[in-house]
Amino acid sequence: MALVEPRLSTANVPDSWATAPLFSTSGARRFATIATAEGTSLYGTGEIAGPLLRNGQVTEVSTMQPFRRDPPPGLGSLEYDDATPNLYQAHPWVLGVRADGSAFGALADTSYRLRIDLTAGIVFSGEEPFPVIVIEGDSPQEVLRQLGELTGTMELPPLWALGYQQARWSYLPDARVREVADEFRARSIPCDVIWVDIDYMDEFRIFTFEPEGFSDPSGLNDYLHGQGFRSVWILDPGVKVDPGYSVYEEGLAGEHFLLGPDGEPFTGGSWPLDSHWPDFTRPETREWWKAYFPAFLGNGLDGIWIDVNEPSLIFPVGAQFPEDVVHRGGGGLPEATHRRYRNAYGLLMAQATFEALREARPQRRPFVLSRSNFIGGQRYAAMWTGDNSASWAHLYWSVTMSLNMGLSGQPFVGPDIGGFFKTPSPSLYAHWIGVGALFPFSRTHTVSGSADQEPWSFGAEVESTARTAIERRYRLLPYLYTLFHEASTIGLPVWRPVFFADPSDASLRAEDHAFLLGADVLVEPVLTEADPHEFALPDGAWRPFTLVGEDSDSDPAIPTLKARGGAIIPLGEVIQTTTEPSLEPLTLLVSLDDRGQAEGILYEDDGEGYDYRDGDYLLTTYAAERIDGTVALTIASQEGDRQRPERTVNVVVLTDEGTFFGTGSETSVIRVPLQ
Ligand code: NBV
Repeated sequence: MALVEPRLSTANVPDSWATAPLFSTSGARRFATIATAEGTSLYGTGEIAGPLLRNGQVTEVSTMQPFRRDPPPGLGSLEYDDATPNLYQAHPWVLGVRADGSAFGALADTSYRLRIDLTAGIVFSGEEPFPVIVIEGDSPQEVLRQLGELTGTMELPPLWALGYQQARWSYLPDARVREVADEFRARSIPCDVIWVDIDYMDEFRIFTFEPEGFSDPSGLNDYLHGQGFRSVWILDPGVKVDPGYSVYEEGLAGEHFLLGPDGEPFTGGSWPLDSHWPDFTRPETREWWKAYFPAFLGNGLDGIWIDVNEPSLIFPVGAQFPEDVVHRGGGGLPEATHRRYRNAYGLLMAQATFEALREARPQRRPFVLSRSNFIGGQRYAAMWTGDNSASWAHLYWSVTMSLNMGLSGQPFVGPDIGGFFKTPSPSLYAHWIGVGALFPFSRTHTVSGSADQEPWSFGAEVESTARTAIERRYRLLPYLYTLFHEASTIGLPVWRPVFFADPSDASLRAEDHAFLLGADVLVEPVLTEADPHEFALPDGAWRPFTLVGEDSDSDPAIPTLKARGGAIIPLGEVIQTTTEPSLEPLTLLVSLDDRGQAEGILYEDDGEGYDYRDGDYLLTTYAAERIDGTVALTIASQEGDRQRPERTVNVVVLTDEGTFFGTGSETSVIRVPLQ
């Protein structure tokens, strides 16, 4: 029954997934209805602006056509908001949490356009029949683990992709890319990645470089690498119709383009104006696409950013991708029109691109960022929340959207920090980077022609806030990397709603300003300009802690962080880039529970490559226990063959009586006197 993804098949469904034969037909639409008991909270439904809690909302699962509005708008009217029923990604999925904290998930197994109506229970409706897979679990965590088994989990990313990243449309020419990189180092603001947007291309022909502004991409990348940066370069799916251009000629010769109903390659307006689109449903076309990468990546590119792959027509404004465009399929995918494959186009492009990176460089982990994707697409690409805007509402939605993406199976998510359209006020940028440095994917980006939007562009005060925010991210990297390891193995999101701390506590269900980083760090950001939000917080001991310094961490634009009682949180040093060593010394932040105990894990490996799959990693469980006036910290267990580095371990113990410090080597017991 798999329509697009063999992994979404209802065959081989374990007993715990009940397939619900709930279709009924009314007019031209098919409905599947799932009644929900009183007190059930609904989440998920993918990428959508608005509150975290989705009860009462209607979502269209249909990748948007961002340039669709009529009459032709100025850039401003391209913004989305909480009235926009669909964005760039498609996740026909709802997570339900019952009053008692038990949970279920419902997945409509279809790539056709679908409506999810949550005004009374769950009603999926579409134009074609579709199966529904229902997952049962004792907790929302358990349901997400099973969703990960069903659709696949993300792969462990390279460590550098967890660093802070800087983009704009476009840093141009290459000298400007160098300047921005230099500025980060001169100002000691940590940064791992600089992004290169569409203007590097020669008249927007993909896989080419503009001969004047980007005449030496290898030289540019050597320069960046020399300073500990990586670079990510954009690729659009539209291939310029241009006799003599090799990608166009080879695409035509190999019949790699989507067809119009007349059997001729479909022509539409993208950045290079008249363009054809690769038919990623065809295995031969995916191979053809991959074949461009060894040479392209050979210029020293580290990651690939795929854009406008909903797919979007850009010219003329308002044009729609026609529904009768033909995707020929193959290798298990049937030939069908755009109506069937539109929602899956981004995923198929992401899959081809991810595999292209892996095949071209088997020793490196691919990093792909995709604007469009489909349920299960976390296997191939991270995502950002598209063309948002510099407003306080968008700052809030960037948090709720990232949380719901995590609840829809995609852990690797973040917004354009500061907003894409318009210019943020200094205060808005300060608050956005304050929380933005904590997103799973953390990148500032802005539209073409806008004012500068780097961490130093808003004056000395905001620069200092941004430096603190980003330094905090780098201190948290060992913990974050451990969370990504968890996401890659069991499918749990990196960012989690506060109700994950106690799914049976009804008072937490709508909290969507505060959130959890993993299970152990509670984040309380300021997402409003006025009218402070009152957080609904979980019971138990959650103890505030600082990472950079009492004064810096208490900047009002910087979210308060609290450690769960019973947790041990691994922290690194402030470094400027992940090419520098971070764990000398390793800091273990211990927050004791009411029995005087705590436990936590640290995942470590090379940060790159696949040796970890052959055992070259260390997964350490640390335990701490209060015995009379001392806390003893030990290694409770460990996994993996990687050599444990000789290093100093600083232990910081948070208790109700105060904070206490100790130091030692982790190969013996470290004792911290509580006085
Ligand atoms: O490549 C240019 C932009 C890019 O900066 C942005 O992040 C994408 O969401 N891209 C869209 C195409 C143009 C949009 C107006």
